[in-house]
Amino acid sequence: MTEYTPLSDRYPPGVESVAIAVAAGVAGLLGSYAAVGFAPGFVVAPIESTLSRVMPGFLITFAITVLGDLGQQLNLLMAGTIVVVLYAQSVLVTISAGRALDNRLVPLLGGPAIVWAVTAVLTGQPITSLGAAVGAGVVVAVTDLSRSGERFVGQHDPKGRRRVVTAIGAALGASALGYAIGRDSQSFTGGDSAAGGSGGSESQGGSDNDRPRGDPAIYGNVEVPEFDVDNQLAAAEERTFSFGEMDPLVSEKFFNVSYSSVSPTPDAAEWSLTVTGEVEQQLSYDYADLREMDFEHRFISLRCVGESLNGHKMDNAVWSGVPIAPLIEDAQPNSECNCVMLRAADDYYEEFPLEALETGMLALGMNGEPLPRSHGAPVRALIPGHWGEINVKWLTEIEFLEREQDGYWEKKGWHGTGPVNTVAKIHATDRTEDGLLQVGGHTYAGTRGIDTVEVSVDGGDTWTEAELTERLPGATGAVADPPEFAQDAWRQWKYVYDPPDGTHDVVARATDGTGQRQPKDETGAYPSGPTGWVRKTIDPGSVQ
Ligand SMILES: Nc1nc2c(c(=O)[nH]1)N[C@H]1C(S)=C(S)[C@@H](COP(=O)(O)O)O[C@H]1N2
Ligand SMILES: [Mo]
Repeated sequence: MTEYTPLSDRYPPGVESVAIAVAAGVAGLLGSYAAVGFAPGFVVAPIESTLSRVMPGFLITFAITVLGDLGQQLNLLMAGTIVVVLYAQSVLVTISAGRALDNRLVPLLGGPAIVWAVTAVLTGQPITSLGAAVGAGVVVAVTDLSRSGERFVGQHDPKGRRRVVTAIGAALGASALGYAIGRDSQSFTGGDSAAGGSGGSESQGGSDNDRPRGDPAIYGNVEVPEFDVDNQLAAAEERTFSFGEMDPLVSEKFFNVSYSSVSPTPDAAEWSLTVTGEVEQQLSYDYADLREMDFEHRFISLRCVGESLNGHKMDNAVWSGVPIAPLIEDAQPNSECNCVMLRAADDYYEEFPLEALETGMLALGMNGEPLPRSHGAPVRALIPGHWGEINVKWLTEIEFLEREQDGYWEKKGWHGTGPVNTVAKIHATDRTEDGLLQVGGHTYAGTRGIDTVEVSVDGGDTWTEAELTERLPGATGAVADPPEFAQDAWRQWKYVYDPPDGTHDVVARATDGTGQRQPKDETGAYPSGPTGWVRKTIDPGSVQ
């Protein structure tokens, strides 16, 4: 026969109850992860993106320009902590209530119920929110069971500590399980686990290429297409300067910047794009509509306005999709400001001139593969020549506006909707077979194109023209008037020289297709993107 254990004994007030509640909170968090993985239904996701949205501009700028990737990780950590506190508090309330009513069912059922309700409200996903409830519930139940039949043995119950340890053990168990299942439950193929960077981070977590080669990619229950861009990829490979740390002309690892760490889960069956606002014809397209259109395949480079001058948030790919211009024509916009707002599934929005949109494309593929989750699957916008931020991922709406409005980043003080600044980076050095030094990098000026890159190996006193890669080929497929060369793709430059004995400064500067030379003076990324000549000190002795 089980003896009755008063509830104040099961959950003694004070530290022990708090510890149990926190353990339940952690288990709830992990249970939520178990149920959905790193996806929008994960309870941390809405908190983290809300934090990014409400954070004052100066803090975001600090995070992007000073902390870099760490900034977003801290934000994620903060969101996780908030969730644990919310859950722990919910459980604690039911423990107190249970104690007052001397009814063990109150924490046992009430705790998980509140955790479920909190999660469902935050994520809007009542079913998957059960994961959090189960996680927290396991800890409460284990605590409850570990107490039944016990006698009250006094204030300093030696088993108190053991109970807390049991609760923590249960939390860890739930977490291990959560981790295992959470990994598994990323059931859409071709998925990755995270996009990084509140305007400034490279991807973290799983890769974009989890999908085994040859397997079809399924977004939702729709198989999404691959594209034949072998000729373009081969052309890029042929042209690439490959030495030192140089990334090829088609980036091997394309950077990722998203204001929220958790990318929307791609679902081609549910996806739609509406064309709204100041238009004669409101229009709506689904994924099947786009698939029936004629595709074009275009090299387009992206660069983030928040990157550092010689940073790596500039990359290039060949994208497959449909030109936007015909969709605009069909909608017949009559926008007074000739401006447009793009909106996305992650509640991101950016406003910019209609003129820029007309040159853009809706991409469904990247380097021949289905567009990866972190790059905006199933459909993103690509707007040639402009900063990365208006290349809206997870696109859901094109709204023609009556008057101008600020986009997401402009509300935080950035000026990132215009054309990119001209840059020549220095990313690679190595020694040639005949003992000379070789230095190089990527250079990009958006749709202005790069005319020349000049290099100085004496800190800027004398200059020589560098060698440039041949321009990448122009778009193929559904293009009315196929250009010979890519209109918005970077190039690489290189320069081979006989180095002086000691350390020396290499400086690079580009001149764009309009004859404009990149300005010399350096400015930081905020608010209009980095400018200045890249300078690098090279010690010939340390170059292999
Ligand atoms: N929906 C959505 N689109 C977005 C963003 C975002 O946070 N959400 N970030 C923008 C920024 S700041 C940049 S630099 C580019 C980066 O694209 P990538 O992650 O594919 O490299 O996406 C842009 N599009
Ligand atoms: Mo960006």
